[in-house]
Amino acid sequence: MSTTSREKPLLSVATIGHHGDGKTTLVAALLAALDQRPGCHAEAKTVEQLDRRDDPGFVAHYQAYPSGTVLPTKLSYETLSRRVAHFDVSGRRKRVRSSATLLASVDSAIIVVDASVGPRAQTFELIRLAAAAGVRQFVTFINKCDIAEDPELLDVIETELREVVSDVGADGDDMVVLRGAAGQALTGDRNWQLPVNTLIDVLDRELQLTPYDATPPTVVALDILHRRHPLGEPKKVLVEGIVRHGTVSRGQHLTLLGSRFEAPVAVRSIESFHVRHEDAGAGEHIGLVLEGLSKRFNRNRLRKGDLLITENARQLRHRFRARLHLLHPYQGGRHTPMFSGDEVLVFLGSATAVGTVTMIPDSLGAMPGTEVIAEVVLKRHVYLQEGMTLGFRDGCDGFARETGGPPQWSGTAGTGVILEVLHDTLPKT
Ligand SMILES: Nc1nc2c(ncn2[C@@H]2O[C@H](COP(=O)(O)OP(=O)(O)OP(=O)(O)O)[C@@H](O)[C@H]2O)c(=O)[nH]1
Ligand SMILES: [Mg+2]
Repeated sequence: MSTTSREKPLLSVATIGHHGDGKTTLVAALLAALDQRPGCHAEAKTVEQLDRRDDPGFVAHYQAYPSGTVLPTKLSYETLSRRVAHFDVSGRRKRVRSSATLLASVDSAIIVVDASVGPRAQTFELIRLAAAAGVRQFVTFINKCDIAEDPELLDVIETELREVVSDVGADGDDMVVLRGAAGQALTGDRNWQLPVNTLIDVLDRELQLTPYDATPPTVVALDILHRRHPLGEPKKVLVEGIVRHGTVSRGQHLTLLGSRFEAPVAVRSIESFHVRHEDAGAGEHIGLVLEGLSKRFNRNRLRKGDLLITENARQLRHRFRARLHLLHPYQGGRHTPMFSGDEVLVFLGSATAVGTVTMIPDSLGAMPGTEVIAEVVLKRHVYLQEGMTLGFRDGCDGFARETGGPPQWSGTAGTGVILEVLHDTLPKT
């Protein structure tokens, strides 16, 4: 279990990669190794516990997913000199939306890749979405080296990942790349435990901490929402999120700002790393019980990316001008041009929203591999800021429109940066 010490600085990290490459197994191996190391604190968990497969409620809801992670897990543990908030996300294509929203809450990502097959579609996609969400540091763990038949393939995998990480604007050349086998480490094989222990050292010392601004206003971005009433009380909600700016304290009056509502709330309790606190500073991952909601408040209206702010500190908006970079097909992007009027699913911080793109000037279409300036009008209000980076996916590689079928979100079509937040045209309801 965690100690109460908040003297250790906080690192936020996520394990990303293709479905089945061993992310959750690596997390289980990390927790087991931390549990054994002096000065570290972690609660050892099995892969089944991390994936919540022993929870009957989970089984009832997610029968369609026979294996792997469906619901992302948020963990906390301590290395010798740091506290770590760790998100283990799903690598399934269908779950990318849910995985990507959590990447806005971390500073660093551990790329897990299967040594016997190398990086695949969701490895590349999650790296791009992590970079679009602001992740600037990557570590690679080439997993399943116990079954890798061709040692030369490991060098190819390493080179490929260094290139992709450099391509998204992070330091691929100096990225730490480890070769291991989390599954074997978990069974107690000492040789394979070495790379897991090296990964702990990297988390403890090598990854840089992101500085946060602790001055007002307070902005907390919500990333995990609990639908059930805490303690059965309808006027309260239980939420989790990251303090992006300022500090939050118990008893503080804040505004809960969603795309379709604004509600005054008071902070009833704050918890981080399983410990209750009187306050929490910028960069902290916290769980909060909020009180003071009207009995009629419908918690199903809460969305990831909703904010908890000091009154009037920020406004949610739905229109912006952005520079968009359309990925080339070899980068996992679309094969056809994008036209004005196309709908995309935009990832903005912890929020996602469907938006319509209009090219400026309204030309014939933008080819994959090029950059365009465009106006994006979202269907809901979210937190927007000049300079904010984003990622976007599109419907059926552009073919949904022609076949008339419903839009189905396919791979990531591009990334971008907000140049200007524009005035609202959509009335708030
Ligand atoms: N041979 C071998 N198999 C491994 C190793 N690590 C994990 N596996 C196996 O790989 C499979 C997938 O492991 P997970 O940890 O669930 O993979 P994941 O990346 O979390 O998958 P998603 O959550 O669905 O994205 C399991 O059957 C593991 O037992 C390893 O080091 N060697
Ligand atoms: Mg998993």
